[in-house]
Amino acid sequence: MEEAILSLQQEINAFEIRNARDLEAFRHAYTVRKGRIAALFSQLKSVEASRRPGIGQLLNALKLTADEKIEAANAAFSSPTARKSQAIDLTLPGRREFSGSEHPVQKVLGEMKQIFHAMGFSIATGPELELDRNNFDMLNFPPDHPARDMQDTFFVTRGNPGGDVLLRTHTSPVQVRVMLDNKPPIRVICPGKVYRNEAISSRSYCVFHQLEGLYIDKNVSFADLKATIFSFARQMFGTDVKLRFRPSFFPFTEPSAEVDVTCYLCGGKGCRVCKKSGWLEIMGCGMVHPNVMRNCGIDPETWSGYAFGMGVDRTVLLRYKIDDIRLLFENDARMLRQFPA
Ligand code: 2NL
Repeated sequence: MEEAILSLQQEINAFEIRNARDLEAFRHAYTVRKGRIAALFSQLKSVEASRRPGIGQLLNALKLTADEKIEAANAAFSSPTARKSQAIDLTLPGRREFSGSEHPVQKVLGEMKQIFHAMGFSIATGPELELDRNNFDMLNFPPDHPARDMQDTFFVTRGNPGGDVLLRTHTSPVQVRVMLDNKPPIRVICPGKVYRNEAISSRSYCVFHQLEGLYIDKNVSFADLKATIFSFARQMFGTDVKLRFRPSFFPFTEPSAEVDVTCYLCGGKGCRVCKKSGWLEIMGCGMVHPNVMRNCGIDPETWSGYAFGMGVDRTVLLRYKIDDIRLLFENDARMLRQFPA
């Protein structure tokens, strides 16, 4: 009996468990209910009573060795990481990475550009770093205008021999450049980023997008401006929107107006977005001031023109039900992922 136990002990010690299949074979051979260790235990009752405790101890030690061997193998093959590393399926196709999509601001800008392009406007762009002169002086801003304040504008250099440099606060300096470089008739839109040193909140950010338009020709009237804005608003916000023009003031236009559309969320009945008024402000506009024309080398006795400017980001927030403007500028792919191509 002792010999049988010893030889089984040697066999068990020598058994190499290299994988899950070996482990199963080991268990099946030695430790299951009808295995070889159990077979030895069942012989115990035929052993002489005085030797039974000693043999019993040897058998228990043998069972313990086998169990420990199984436990060690289990830890090696069946732990979650071990199971995973064994379960790599090399035939699986790779996971697709998000390859980006058009930003919602660019989608809305694209629609706006398309509408004006169809009406004969071409697209002009210019630098975001501008001269104080193009951003303010040429546009008939008086020297003491509050927008020129450090408080409102990001100045980059002061006392530069070629003039102070700043981050443009509107896209109007692009139109100034177009007027300086071209003879009328002129019909352009200028989309782009602009910068203002404002308190940051869910509603306003220090960077935002604008689209401005300029039309200069002979006998351009306020009626032409109204017709263009009407056509744009109906294509952009819906064929059933109504518009209203309210008198306003800008240094670069005279007369000037602000334009409201009937709230396209409540249909004009009044809701939280339009603050119960039924109207949403969409842009400012007016007839180009004669001083601006002269500054840019265009004779206001021969030519006349209109201009308009609108913010893009507010429309993006309303259109896609985004509740914080900062989400548009954080470059977080989790946001963009929600706008598949
Ligand atoms: C607004 C108002 C406006 C313009 C922009 C303009 C440009 C030149 C000459 C005259 Cl070069 N005007 N642009 C005119 C009226 C209003 O924008 O509220 N924008 C968000």
